[in-house]
Amino acid sequence: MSSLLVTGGAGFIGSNFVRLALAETDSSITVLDSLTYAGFEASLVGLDPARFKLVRGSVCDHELVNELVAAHDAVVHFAAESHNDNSLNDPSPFIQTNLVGTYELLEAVRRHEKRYHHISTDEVYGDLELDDPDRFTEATPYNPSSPYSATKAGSDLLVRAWVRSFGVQATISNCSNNYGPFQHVEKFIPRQITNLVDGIRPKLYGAGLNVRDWIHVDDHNSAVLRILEAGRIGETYLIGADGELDNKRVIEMILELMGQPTDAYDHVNDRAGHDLRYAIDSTKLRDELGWLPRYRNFDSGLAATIAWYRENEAWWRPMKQATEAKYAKVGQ
Ligand code: NAD
Ligand code: TDX
Repeated sequence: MSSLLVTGGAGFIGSNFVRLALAETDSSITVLDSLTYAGFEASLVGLDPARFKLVRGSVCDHELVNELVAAHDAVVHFAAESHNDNSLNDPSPFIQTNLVGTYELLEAVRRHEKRYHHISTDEVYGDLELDDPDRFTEATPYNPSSPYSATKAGSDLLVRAWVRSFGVQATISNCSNNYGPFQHVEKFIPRQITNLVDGIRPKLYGAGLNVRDWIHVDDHNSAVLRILEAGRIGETYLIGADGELDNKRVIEMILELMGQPTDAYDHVNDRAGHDLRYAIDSTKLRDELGWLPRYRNFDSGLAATIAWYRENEAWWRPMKQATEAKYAKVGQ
């Protein structure tokens, strides 16, 4: 049985990863998470204590990271400051967690000769024109736009340098926009669903023509498990499920599924430097590792996500008011 150290495992994608990995492998898991505003013990309730434990601490804590990395077979690094809008208001925690935290982990896996998988984003590639026939591939040059995506790009480059210079046994994955249960209500889809539950009109940035490439969080995580199992050391894999939709269309779908007129939303201030379009070509992952997404129908994945937020108000209610107050200050 292998032991995994999962950083950021109390966040959205990390907590879903922990549940999937416990169900589909025989690994034991330790989560290292500093429980920032985006991390919740409540996202990890009911897991088998014989195979799972949570350690509260930062990936920037040199001693703690050293000790935990030494005690596990492999590291899966999800921990990050993850929200673009926050990075525009205050980039400083992004520099610390995304760059310094990744550096600490890389030095520890180098010291103890452990396997490392780095979770990253398609945003490192910048954005595409709406009519560009090409999508992002592993060969697309890095061109990040926001403080968030610049720190993620920097962390990916650190991983590549540690592989080449020190022979660290690492892989990287860059995934498109995730949706599903346990996502913070600051993010686009859960914000609109919980707004509608509260009788608030959904908020669309600018004209809403920006395109995101949606993937269910379990499809992201099944790809990560597959890369851990069979990915080639030193390689990068793009993860995507061919789910391109513009934001306006997504808001209309949410309104429709929640029984409201499809034009009952507000246009609000646009995001500074707002990336126009992301789109992933995941051919390498599919051809090399035989991975395929299981959630092929965005409509039904979205309906299930709406049902989850309706049924789990106790999980999101404590964060809702503060999140909306923050947006109100900047006219969003
Ligand atoms: P999230 O904000 O929901 O969760 C981040 C978690 O990291 C939280 O539990 C938080 O407490 C923890 N954390 C933050 N700083 C920490 C620190 N210094 N030490 C330890 N823990 C810390 O984020 P998410 O959406 O689950 O994203 C997880 C990863 O996936 C990130 O690396 C992100 O860049 C990447 N990613 C996200 C998406 C997406 O659509 N959300 C898409 C592609 C890649
Ligand atoms: O209220 C909103 N209205 C709106 O129109 C919010 C919160 C967002 N938007 C727009 C901005 C984006 O075009 O919706 C789109 C999605 O926004 P976010 O949920 O903030 O995601 P995005 O900025 O695309 O980044 C996400 O995907 C890539 C994750 O937050 C990142 O962590 C990941 O790297």
